[in-house]
Amino acid sequence: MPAHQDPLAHLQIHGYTIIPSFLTPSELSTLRAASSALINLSSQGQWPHVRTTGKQFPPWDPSLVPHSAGIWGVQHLLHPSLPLPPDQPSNPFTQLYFSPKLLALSRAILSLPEDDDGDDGLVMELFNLLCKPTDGKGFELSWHRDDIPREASAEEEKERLHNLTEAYSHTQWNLPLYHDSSLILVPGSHLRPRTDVERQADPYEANLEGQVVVELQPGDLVFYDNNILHRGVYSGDKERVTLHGSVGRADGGEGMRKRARNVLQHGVGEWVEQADFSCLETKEREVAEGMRKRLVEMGKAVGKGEVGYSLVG
Ligand SMILES: O=C(O)CCC(=O)C(=O)O
Repeated sequence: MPAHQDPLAHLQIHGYTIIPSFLTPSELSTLRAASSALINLSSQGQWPHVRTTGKQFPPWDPSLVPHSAGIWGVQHLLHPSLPLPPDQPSNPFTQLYFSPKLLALSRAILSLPEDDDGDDGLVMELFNLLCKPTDGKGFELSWHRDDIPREASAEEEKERLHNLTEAYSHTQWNLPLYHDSSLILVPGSHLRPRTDVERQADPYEANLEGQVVVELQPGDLVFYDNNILHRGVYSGDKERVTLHGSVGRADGGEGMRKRARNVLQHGVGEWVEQADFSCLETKEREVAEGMRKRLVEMGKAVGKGEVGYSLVG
């Protein structure tokens, strides 16, 4: 069965699942225009929430841009002060993130039924953008799992990895606006500790046994388990604008504290209560408000100042 007909089953087995042609041509063109303006401003140092070249994990130092570093990502696409083109009256990133078609897929992956009153347990999480390094140089991320450090023992890995008997507490996606082959992963590695070969491999190993380059056309969508063994390889001269988001489930249970760290380490807590959802239709706005409310509650449950970082470097 093609992946897009049963995205959850495909994700569970392989650790990723591709939904082809998710965006319409018109959505693609609107998002390209807004992203291009945002990347231009950010690479000139006019938007401080950026991922700077040469550093893989947060925190990033925006004062390095543009003189000592380029950017390979823009953070916080739902931020209330996000700079948008003047001819763009509503935030197309907000409209995409909370779009019924994206949330319906997320609910399917999180095993959440759709609730008529819109209060269905989804949690707002991260929404960022990954781009061609603006210093014009190639840049590579090392092999990693997003929320399990490389020093973890096999036992620790087993404890933290996805358990097929439980529903996912969150899911992550990439949505490229141009052809994308930057994401490389090892299918199935979300279910098992690293092999000896994987443990001993160079962190930047170019050809890890079993690796797959995730090849995506503009407007395709890929959901992946963020603890799958993966890396990113960015060329300095190939266009890349890939939207990168995640969404969670409120009853994440025991994993909630760890998940809160993964989400809040990016600084979302500082502006989430001011995010503006007025560009959404009534029903979508209610869903968005519910998702925001649950993120705020998650932050309160963890407590300010205790978030820390999942990975360093
Ligand atoms: O570039 C990508 O698609 C992967 C990004 C990634 O691995 C990360 O942000 O941790």
